[in-house]
Amino acid sequence: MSTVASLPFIRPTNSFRRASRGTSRASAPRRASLQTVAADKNVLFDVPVSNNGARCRLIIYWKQLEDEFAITNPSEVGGLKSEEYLAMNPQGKMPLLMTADGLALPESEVISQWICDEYSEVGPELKPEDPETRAICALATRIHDVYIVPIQGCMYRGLMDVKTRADQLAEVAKQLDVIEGAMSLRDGPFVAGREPSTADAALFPTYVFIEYILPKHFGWKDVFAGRPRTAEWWEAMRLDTCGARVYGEIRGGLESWESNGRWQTVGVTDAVKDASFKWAY
Ligand SMILES: N[C@@H](CCC(=O)N[C@@H](CS)C(=O)NCC(=O)O)C(=O)O
Repeated sequence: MSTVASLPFIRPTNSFRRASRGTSRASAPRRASLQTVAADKNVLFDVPVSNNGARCRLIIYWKQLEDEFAITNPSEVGGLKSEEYLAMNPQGKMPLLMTADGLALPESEVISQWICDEYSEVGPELKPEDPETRAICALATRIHDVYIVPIQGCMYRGLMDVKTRADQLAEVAKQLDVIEGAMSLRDGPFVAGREPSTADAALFPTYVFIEYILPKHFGWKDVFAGRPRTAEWWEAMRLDTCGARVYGEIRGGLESWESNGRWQTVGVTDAVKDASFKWAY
């Protein structure tokens, strides 16, 4: 059995450390940079196009907590792979939350749950009371996190052979059906029913990617065709004020990728010309 010590990427003495946010722990090495970012606030490291980060932003918007959070580009502390950032999150990924108390908390779902727990008295609860409904939300979130997020790069990343891209795209198509099934366990329009929850925040930003990229670059006619429950949910999320805000933030990022020729550069445009693979579902 492996131990923590035998895993080279885990540095228990160094990672997720509490940072000094006040004067009493002035020796902490990141103090100067983080204080430049924001004093006495929770700091969310993120960029607008990030779907995982948008999950946390949507929770912040729904709960009207913007005064409590500074949303900051990781470049402010040297970027995702800088020594300073890696000391807070050894995965070198965003989002990352540095709480006002100095706990470095990565992983978007963990951050979302922390916000809901820490600010349970503020705004909508976003966590269904009923155990079965809560489990359905957790299920939809987990399917998304485990089976879609790790392969979402097939829609827009480079350094990928054509077969891997096609196989992963087929898997995305399958998982959209699995999520349709999970959503169908409750009447809508949201995943949990009539009120939004953390599950909607988890899924929606990724569907903004899917709805934009798959028709435009992979020839899909309609990503919601044959998925009526997901279609109903998508409409409700688009009509929601905070949903619309996050949609605009992510779309802005995707459109600037478009104008920079991203899908040509990463090889998607050439890959889909290979008719020996299936691209549109
Ligand atoms: N499981 C992580 C995934 C985080 C993730 O993959 N973030 C992307 C942006 S959405 C990222 O940081 N990519 C940059 C990289 O991997 O270098 C979470 O839910 O927070």
